[in-house]
Amino acid sequence: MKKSIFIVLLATSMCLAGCSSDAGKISEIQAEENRETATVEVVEEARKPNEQKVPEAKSDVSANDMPVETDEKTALDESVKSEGVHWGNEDVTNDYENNQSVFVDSNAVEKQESDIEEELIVAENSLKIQGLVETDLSLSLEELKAMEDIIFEGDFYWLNSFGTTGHTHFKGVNLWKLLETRASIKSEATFVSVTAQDGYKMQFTIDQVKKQDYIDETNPDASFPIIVAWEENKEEYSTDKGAPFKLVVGQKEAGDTNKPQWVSDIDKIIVE
Ligand SMILES: Nc1nc2c(c(=O)[nH]1)N[C@H]1C(S)=C(S)[C@@H](COP(=O)(O)O)O[C@H]1N2
Ligand SMILES: [Mo]
Repeated sequence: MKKSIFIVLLATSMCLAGCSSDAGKISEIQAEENRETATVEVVEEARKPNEQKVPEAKSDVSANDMPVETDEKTALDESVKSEGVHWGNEDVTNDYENNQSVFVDSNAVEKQESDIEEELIVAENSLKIQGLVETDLSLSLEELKAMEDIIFEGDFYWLNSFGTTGHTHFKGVNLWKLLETRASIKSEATFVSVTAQDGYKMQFTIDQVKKQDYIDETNPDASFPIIVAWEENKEEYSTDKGAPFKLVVGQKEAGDTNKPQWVSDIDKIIVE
């Protein structure tokens, strides 16, 4: 509260210092200053009764704490209620929101905004599964990590369209098992579309998603499901830039350019 008044006064004095050389503007500034001073006074006035009310409320409350087993206690409760002054500070603010809107509401709005922002970040960074499923899902990284029975980790071989190759280690959940055991995918489903936050999209048939033996053309012993990874080369994706998940697919056969089928920053998985 004091900060707001300080800022108003500071702004006023800065304006005076900056404009005082311009004689033509002084009366205008003076008028403005008077208005601002008036605002400060109104605000000060508005504060006074409330500042008095808070300790009053506290003394009521502490009196109320005393072991009074008579009608007096009820009377006290009723007076506290009718004044709108209760135990916590939140209730006290309700009592004078009209007078105090500058102070009280700005705090409330700020708090609300940060709550909403936090919720949005959580929603943005969750893995959403929708469409032909019995259970729509919105899973946080923590929830996915807890699905120990369907976690898969391995070295995926990749070949991209320019012919470059390599291996990358990924850890995540088995997509088919996720759809089957957590989302209860419907029997009529035919496709699974994976969309990214930048609009990138890959569509797979159900059979492609069911397949548990994608290959690495350089390693005959390797076998992979399609996974939703949250960890690449032992490092988790940052949540700063978007959802921390990547769809990773092995090769169907030797020469399969599998890398473009990966989807970074997954937004949604839609069963169609
Ligand atoms: N969201 C998103 N995912 C994407 C792409 C993209 O542009 N956006 N490019 C694809 C292509 S063409 C390739 S080769 C790989 C690159 O994978 P990397 O980012 O793990 O190197 O990501 C694929 N996934
Ligand atoms: Mo690519």
